[in-house]
Amino acid sequence: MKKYLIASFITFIWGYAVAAEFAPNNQPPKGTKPQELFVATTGQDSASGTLEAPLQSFAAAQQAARRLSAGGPVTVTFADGVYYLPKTVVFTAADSGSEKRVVIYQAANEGKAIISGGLKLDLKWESHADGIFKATTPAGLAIDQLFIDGGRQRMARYPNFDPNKTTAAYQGFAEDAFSNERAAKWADPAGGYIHAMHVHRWGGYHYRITGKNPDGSVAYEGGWQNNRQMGMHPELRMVENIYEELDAPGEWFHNTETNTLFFKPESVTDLAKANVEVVRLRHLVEFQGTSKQPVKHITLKGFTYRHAARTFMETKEPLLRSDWTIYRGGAVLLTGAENISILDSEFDQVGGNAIFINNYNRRVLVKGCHIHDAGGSGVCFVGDPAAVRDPLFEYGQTNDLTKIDRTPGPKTDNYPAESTVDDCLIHGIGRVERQPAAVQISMAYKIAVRDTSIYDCARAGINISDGTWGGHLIERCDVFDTVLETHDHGSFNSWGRDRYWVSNHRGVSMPAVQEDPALPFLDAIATTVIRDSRWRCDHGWDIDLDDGSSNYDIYNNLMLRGGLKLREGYRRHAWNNTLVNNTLHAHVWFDDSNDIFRHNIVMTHVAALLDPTVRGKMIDQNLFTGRPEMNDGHAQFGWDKNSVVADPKFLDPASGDFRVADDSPALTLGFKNFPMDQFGVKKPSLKAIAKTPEIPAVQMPGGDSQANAELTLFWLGAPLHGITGEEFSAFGVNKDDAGVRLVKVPADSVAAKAGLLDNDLIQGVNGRKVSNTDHLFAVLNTVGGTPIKLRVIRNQKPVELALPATPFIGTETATDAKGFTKLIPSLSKGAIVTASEVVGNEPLDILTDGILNEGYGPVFANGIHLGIYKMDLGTAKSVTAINSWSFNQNNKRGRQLATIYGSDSVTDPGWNVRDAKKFTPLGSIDTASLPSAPFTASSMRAPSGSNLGNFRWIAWETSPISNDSENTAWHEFSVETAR
Ligand SMILES: [Ca+2]
Ligand SMILES: [Ca+2]
Ligand SMILES: [Ca+2]
Repeated sequence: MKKYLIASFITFIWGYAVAAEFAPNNQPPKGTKPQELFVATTGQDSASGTLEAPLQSFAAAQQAARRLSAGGPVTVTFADGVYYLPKTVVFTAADSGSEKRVVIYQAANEGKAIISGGLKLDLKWESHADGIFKATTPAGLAIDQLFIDGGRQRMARYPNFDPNKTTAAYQGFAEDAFSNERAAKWADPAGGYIHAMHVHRWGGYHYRITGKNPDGSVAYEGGWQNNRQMGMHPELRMVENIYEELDAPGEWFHNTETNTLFFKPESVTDLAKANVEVVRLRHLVEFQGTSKQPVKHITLKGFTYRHAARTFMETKEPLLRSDWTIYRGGAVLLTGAENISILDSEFDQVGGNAIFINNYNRRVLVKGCHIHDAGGSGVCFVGDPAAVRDPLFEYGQTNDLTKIDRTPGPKTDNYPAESTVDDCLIHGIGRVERQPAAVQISMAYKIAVRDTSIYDCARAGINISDGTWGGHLIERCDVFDTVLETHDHGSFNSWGRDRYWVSNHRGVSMPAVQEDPALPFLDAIATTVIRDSRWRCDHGWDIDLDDGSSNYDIYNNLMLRGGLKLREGYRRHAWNNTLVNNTLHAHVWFDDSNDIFRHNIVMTHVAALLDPTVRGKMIDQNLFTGRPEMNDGHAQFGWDKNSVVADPKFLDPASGDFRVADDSPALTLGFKNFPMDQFGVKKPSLKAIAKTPEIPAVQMPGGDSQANAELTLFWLGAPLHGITGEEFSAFGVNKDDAGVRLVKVPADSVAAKAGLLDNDLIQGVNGRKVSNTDHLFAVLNTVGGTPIKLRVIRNQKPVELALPATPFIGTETATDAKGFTKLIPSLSKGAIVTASEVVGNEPLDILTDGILNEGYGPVFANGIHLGIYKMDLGTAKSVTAINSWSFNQNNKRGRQLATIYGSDSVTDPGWNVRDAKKFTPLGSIDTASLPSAPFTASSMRAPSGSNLGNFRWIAWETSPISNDSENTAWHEFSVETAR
């Protein structure tokens, strides 16, 4: 009992904190007439600053406002126009207003006063070659980004940008991006950049090319932008800012030695008339204060911020032990500020972070803003690691838990707190970097994100890097289309690698917490609440609480695609959520974690690690639409005793209304309806342009015809089955002979090329009788790559056929994991496996680690028919063999029964393997005929010198292999490709 007191106490305190409004009141007191100043691009800095005689520059306005602010509230109003800043606007304590005399800088018309960190160029273009134009630029000019008529153009790059490749790294990548052969064409690549995904796609890295090495290889520096230093992905690479790669419309290159700008415009751009702007400043506006001397009570309202430089080479500082590093800067940077409001502003294509709230800040409000197409993150709240007790900075670092400081909370006040992102639209995040978020929170306290729409993000929508110090509130948000280019993340993502957490978490952290249950709450001192929001992630989990994340309340959320992941952590209470077509993913839980998962609507069984030691938590009173057997595995822990399997009776799911009807059994269990019309941005002008997520069709696993569907078997790309019923007479054969019918021989299939025809009935292979599909696969498992002679019935007459060399099956069994001599598993570098259904027991990435273990593997639940594993090779390759390994768990899970498909789709082809436009059926494997052994391997192989096809994706569609509808315990998949 004592163990849970602390957690309950923290919830109690937070009950008050949620009610508190963090937003500062930055309006002039009613009845007070502000002193007014006016600014116009046509004004003069020597003018008086009246409406008739406006000032011209931001700097002059700031000086004038400073002089007036002692006398009362001040408003400074900017007329329409572009205000090119010669240098960053810096507010200090000398610019502060006060509660009674706030200082407001505002656009006369929202969005029409533009604060630019760039420069307008007057260029004389002349034709160069191949549609490329050139112009002389002012001496000494460095260009970080080029804008033509307000649109950001691209540095000359390879491979070229393809806007349709929304989920491909960098919208175009190439294994040979900076190969020696490629670089041989480059006279001088120094100054170019390499952008590459992390080897596991956990973000990205960037490098500056410094020249060429004597051996012709490219020399470069960088790669510090991700805190998990594991090197760049072998294929997901792109280079830019290289003259010889200027070949596509929209690309430019600036030669700083000859002061020449080269640009290849889109087809119809009239360059002579075009507005040409280049980017200079990293930061447009800074607030520079401290907790002792803060900058206070200033409002910036209605501006558009443009032309802030990229900062990806400055992204270096590790954020504790999260996967991130960070650059402490943005178009607007606040350090040591109080009661600052950034209202109704647009952040238009800034190169790095839009808004960075750094170290000490209190009551900062970002409201009504539209942040889009940022190179880095949207809004970052990041405190000082010196405020953290026992901070560590790299994943592998470990505290000695017997020596850590056990004082809860921060050491200093040098962190952001009580600040809010409210009613904002944030999209197009991570246009340059691959470790961004729309809202990023680290080493901060009580940050609220509400009524905000977030989508089109390279990685997470909202990311909380660590448990320091919690108390955050996320409510009424709409977050979707995230994790577009990375891997292992969610629309919401968090880590909790705090003081108590070591990577050997069950071995070290768990016993320490059993001794002292307060440990996880030393840093996560207040509960973070995620509620009343809608989430959809098609490339990870809707909500992903990763390593160590602790002290969360998650309720009234609609999760549309990826479900809820709770990795090991403490005190996560999730209730009253609706998880459409998905479930709870319970990864590696702690004993006595005090987690609660109840009163949720869940569509399939819980993907839990059914470890009998996992106790001290509550999973119950949930409504499952899925298979009844979900209860079996949980009963031994006392879980889901009071859960039911039923139709939740959603009101109008096709329209996105997942409330339940008055007679829904969910209500009886304790579920309460929550509003479905309050997700995302509310401000009318933003709501009018905000996207909303695609609403999925509800899959009712219990009732749909897929549930008991049979696997379609293929051989040489042709579907087949053993004949039944009327087919005997149609083929004119007797029941003893029977045979296997090629139902259809697709025109491009190997079967067609081998001379087989629709409705050929196979009755013999290499002299062995084939009466049914079991016989066929048994003989295919033995003949291997030897020439095949077929006996078929064609047009009711027997025919003997000698096939040319065709793809064949190789098999091998072994008594232990290291016992294979022909089919030896090896690490599948860069390959990512996903699954169409929730998998239990082990994570999917053990399917590509090159290691064979005993156990269930990432297994589909009993009764799941046609579960699909899909491997992404990252790019289309010439596939020569497809291999799989299984373990004979409980003496009945070793048989491999699967149909293998390939797809050359550029983007994820989804799960409909029967869509012939997306998938090519290659063939089936069935190892039923092999002798029983602990380990089984199979291999579908192309004959020497040929391939199975060019594919990026390989899918294994599987089927239960026992009378109890148990699925195969797969342990490894691999694909061999031609070099
Ligand atoms: Ca190019
Ligand atoms: Ca994650
Ligand atoms: Ca493995």
